[in-house]
Amino acid sequence: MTNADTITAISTPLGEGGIGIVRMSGPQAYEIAMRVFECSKSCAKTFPEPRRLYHGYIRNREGQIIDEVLTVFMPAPHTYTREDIVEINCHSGIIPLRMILKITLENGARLAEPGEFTKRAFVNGRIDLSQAEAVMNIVRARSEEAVRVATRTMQGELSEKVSQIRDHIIGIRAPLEAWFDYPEEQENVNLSADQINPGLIKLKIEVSELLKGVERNRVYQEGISVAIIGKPNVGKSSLLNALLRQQRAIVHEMPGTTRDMLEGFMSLGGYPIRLVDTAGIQGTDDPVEKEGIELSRKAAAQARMLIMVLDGSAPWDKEDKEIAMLRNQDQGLVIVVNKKDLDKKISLKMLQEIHADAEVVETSAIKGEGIAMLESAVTRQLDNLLGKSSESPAVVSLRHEEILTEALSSIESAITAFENQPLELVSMELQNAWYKLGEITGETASDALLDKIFSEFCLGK
Ligand SMILES: Nc1nc2c(ncn2[C@@H]2O[C@H](COP(=O)(O)OP(=O)(O)O)[C@@H](O)[C@H]2O)c(=O)[nH]1
Ligand SMILES: [Mg+2]
Repeated sequence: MTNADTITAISTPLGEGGIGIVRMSGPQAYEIAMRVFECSKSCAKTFPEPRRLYHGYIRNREGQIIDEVLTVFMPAPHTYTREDIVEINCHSGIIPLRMILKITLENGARLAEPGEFTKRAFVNGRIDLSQAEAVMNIVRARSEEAVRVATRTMQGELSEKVSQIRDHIIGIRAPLEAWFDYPEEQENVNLSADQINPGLIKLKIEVSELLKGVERNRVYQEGISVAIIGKPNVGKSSLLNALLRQQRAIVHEMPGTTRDMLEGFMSLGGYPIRLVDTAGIQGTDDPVEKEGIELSRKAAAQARMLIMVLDGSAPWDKEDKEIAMLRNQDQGLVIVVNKKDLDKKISLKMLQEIHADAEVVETSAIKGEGIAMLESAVTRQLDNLLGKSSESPAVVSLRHEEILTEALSSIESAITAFENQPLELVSMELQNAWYKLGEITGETASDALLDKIFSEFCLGK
């Protein structure tokens, strides 16, 4: 399938920089480029050899030189879109880029829609939908690990796994369908539990495995929120600053300085972390302070992990206990005993009874001591929380997660149906799962779904 029109777009960020690229894709890309690009004499001998960078000039309709550029011609089908592509590398400034874009438009190209180059790669069969989405995930990645995961998807790991599962579904459905379609052959078709059940169970495991990688990979993509909680004045804001290595939070001796929540981003062990510093969690009559405390409770409730800070130079008290109770069991927890530069008065006996699984780290936020230990403790907790060694294909998006969840539920229904309901239902549930899974690779995705996915891409991609 080929597109009759030629699209053009500025494919680099609009702004001042070393190089900006205007890219065209489609049947007229060459022709348009030949009209607007004038190759400099020194390289005219080989011009226009494919995949060779040519020095030259872009001229406007009046024949004036707009910019000095390097242009490359890439013939179909071995290109990003599988169509003819021309890229014009010009000086990156908003005006030259726009002027060159305008010239390509005046010569018959059409402005590309967001994601249209990648959409053409999909429509022309070079990549499937999950690979196209992975391209966007690479562009938007917030951590190196996110890039790693998305690259694996782009190379087709997820598609391959999903295709295998869909083939297994067809394999299980085949005898069922034979049984419905050829009643006279029914005695020759083996539909015993021994024959069908193992396949169904295996299918369930395969889809569940894919789902397991979801949270971990989503964290790599979107980050994870870690809240620093504790009484006023224990050193939460000082710790936030020490971790972020900047003066983000206001530190003050007066209890209750941090009235609103403050947050900062950092990366530990490859995890992008949103670190939230909360106001002290303690009974108070000050209305502004109180509002801050409500926010804190909420932040603690929304965080995937808590850093609970105690003042080591003061005894453990009932407020500390109240704070200790804010943790829910599936949240990760690191306990920080701060102010270790002062005499130690705290006992952790009670706290460790409540949260035996938490790691304890001693720090001095003002002296910057114990911060590296705190960082490793947080990383270890996140590893435990998210299952470190998952090498299953990367399921990166909420869309994939929804599809897999639905497919899993159809497979589970098929298992139940096989035990006590008509076989038609088993086959129908399996068909649902097969169809749903096809939306990951795009084979069964509707045009509306495709439009929606590609419209979220950036311009020029
Ligand atoms: N001696 C000592 N004082 C600290 C330490 N960390 C913070 N402080 C002091 O404790 C006070 C409260 O700190 P802050 O970070 O605002 O606490 P928050 O209310 O929990 O955010 C400030 O005067 C800090 O200088 C520490 O490790 N040792
Ligand atoms: Mg504070």
